[in-house]
Amino acid sequence: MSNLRLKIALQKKGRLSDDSIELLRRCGLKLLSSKSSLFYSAENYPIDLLLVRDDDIPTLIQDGICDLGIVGDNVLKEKTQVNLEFSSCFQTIMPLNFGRCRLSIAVPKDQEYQTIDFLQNKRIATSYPILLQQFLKQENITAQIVSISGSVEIAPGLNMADAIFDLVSTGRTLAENNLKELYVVLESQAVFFKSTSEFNSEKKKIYDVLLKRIQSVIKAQESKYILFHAPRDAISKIREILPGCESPTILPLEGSEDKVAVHVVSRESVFWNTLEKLQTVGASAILVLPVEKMMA
Ligand code: PRT
Ligand code: ZN
Repeated sequence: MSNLRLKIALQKKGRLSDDSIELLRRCGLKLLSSKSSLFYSAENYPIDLLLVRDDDIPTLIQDGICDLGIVGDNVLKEKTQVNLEFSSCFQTIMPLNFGRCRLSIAVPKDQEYQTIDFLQNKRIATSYPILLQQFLKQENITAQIVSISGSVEIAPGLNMADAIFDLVSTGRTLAENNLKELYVVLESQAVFFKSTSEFNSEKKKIYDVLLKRIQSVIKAQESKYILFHAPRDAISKIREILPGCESPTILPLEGSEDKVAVHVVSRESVFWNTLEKLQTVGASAILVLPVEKMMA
């Protein structure tokens, strides 16, 4: 790999793989579509990708083999809590809006509990022993941590543990294993991160452009372009209904004195109840369109 190309470590096969690749494609990188290879080169920009297991990504950044990485915040936090040396190695650049989940304490469904003190002197199975240890310390709980690398949710059923500390997304896996979520310890999502050491000037230039593009892609994902017709005198009410919007563009409507066409970019999700509120102040012919690219 050339030293003049920025190297990014991504998960090869798993929940973050497709979204990570898709994000870089949306940033304009021309990447080969096959995922069989460990190494990708962008054809049109000096960026190389290394596809590996997510757990290896922080070490690749720490060792200077890659410059940037995408992992779940849960993985990064577990690594950085190991010791201070690790935590000073990494800098989180930004959350990426995918891979959302939470690290939670869960217990058997039929278990009665009043407070988190239920965990005193219990056995808790997890693949995140460091984060669990930190949480227990903070809550003044003494418990036995049963460290296992996968299928944590089956531990209570096998009488290996009284509770688990694991990732939850829809909650289906917990329900299938007769468990219920007791306490959310950490909300997580995929994050873009780098080593704290400085890039050389070539890499810095490549990084600055990439960073701007990623920010634009994320901003665009969150934004919607909204078009509708409305009574001219309802504009101020409409602005109150659409928070997170820039100044609307107001255009005359052919053959109508009191109605106008309104075009506006919303930086927030647009829900059905927002559209219903618009209708109540007289808006009609409402269109909500996705925004593909956005640059301030
Ligand atoms: O092979 P490699 O080591 O790279 O992959 P992996 O098996 O370690 O990770 P992977 O692909 O399962 O997850 C990668 C990242 O995705 C995690 O570190 C999280 O940041 C994020 N993520 C988002 C999740 C989930 N959602 C998730 N639901 N990671 C795991 N799960 C598992 C969870 O452990 C449990 O077994 O899914 C099950 C729960 O899901 P629900 O939907 O039933 O609640
Ligand atoms: Zn992993």
